[in-house]
Amino acid sequence: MKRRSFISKGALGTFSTILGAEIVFGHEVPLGYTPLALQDPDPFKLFKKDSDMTVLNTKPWNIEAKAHLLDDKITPNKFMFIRNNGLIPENIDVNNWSLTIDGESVKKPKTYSLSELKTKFQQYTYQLTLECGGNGRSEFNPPAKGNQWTIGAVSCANWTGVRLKDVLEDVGLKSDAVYIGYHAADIHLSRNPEKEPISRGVPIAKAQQDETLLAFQMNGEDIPLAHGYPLRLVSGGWPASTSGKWVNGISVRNKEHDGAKMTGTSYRVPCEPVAPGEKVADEDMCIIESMPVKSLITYPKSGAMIKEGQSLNIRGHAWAGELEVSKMEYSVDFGSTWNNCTIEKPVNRLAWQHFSAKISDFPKKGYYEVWARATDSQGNGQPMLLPGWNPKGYLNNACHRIAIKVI
Ligand SMILES: Nc1nc2c(c(=O)[nH]1)N[C@H]1C(S)=C(S)[C@@H](COP(=O)(O)O)O[C@H]1N2
Ligand SMILES: [Mo]
Repeated sequence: MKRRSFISKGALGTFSTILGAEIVFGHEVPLGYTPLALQDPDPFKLFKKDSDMTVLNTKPWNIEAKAHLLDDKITPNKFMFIRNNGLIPENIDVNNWSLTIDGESVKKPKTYSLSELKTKFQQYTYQLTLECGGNGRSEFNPPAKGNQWTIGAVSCANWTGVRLKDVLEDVGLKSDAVYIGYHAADIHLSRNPEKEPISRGVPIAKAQQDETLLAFQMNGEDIPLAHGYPLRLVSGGWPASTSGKWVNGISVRNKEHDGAKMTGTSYRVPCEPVAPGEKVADEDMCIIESMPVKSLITYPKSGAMIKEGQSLNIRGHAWAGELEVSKMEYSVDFGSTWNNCTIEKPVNRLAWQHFSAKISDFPKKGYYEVWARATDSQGNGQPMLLPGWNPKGYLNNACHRIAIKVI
């Protein structure tokens, strides 16, 4: 009799995780066969996302929130955007997951198992804002290629893990370390195992901040598969592309990391402002570091109606990369005059801040827009309609606006 070959235990485990149930006769699943429930997957069920989320792309998965879905102070999984550059890893075996720290600038490479990481180092929890560098891309003109994110590629969840700096110290660094780059288990769209979908990083100073974590929990539970289970680098306040999911390696570099999507024009903007549509040479593009100041009105939903004479309570979040938001304002007259909102302090550095206001200045029945504008601790405010154009459509931090009808 011809021997049948079966899918590996690791792949089975991943299937079960995605399905949320044990595949009882899993050991009988033939090699290369995908269970029916996963063949034409419903992304909302698959990733446990709210059905109001917007799917921008299925291969790879890219899913965003709408402003009113982001009303929670701590973003739950169901409202968290997904940005994948490749395919979700298929062979996750948590029991054999390891993280290797290597690169020119380690004294000696070292490998840790997941349980070693969890037991050897102190654990910390921070609420960290992760925004895709391309959030808001859809509004640029001339348009930029890539996912046409509107406003929903941002989240602020609680991440629990160990400090990358503690792990790096345990490994031992050479004095010429300037950058780190992550390596991960996701699969390149071409399925070429030699190619990484993405391998980005941050300067060593950012890697050594207290809040830069190797995280294994999100909101008090195992990280959901789509968000990097079982181990993720989290580097809040910077383009979320620096927060590697499914991380199994960190290279400590003696030069700027040159992994996939670090070079060329990826995650870079012109070092000096350019005119819309202008061609920019690669060497005139600079790597995006701290994200710019931004805010989102999460309540009410755009299109809300109130009765004449009533006041309107608005609320939302504001964030400013490495900085704090020091002022939050709203306008009901298309940015002609501004009034202050109340803005809370962040729960920790790099967490978004909550704002609210009671608006009683609608003079009569009619159509209004509420615009919100945050200003960071260095006095940088959000542009009202659009920031400077850039070829790849990054960093659109324009004021968020909602429509209101007074009836
Ligand atoms: N391994 C890996 N890490 C990754 C990515 C990826 O495709 N593969 N995408 C990056 C990008 S571009 C973003 S915006 C964030 C998205 O994180 P989320 O899907 O958990 O919201 O993950 C980053 N980390
Ligand atoms: Mo991103």
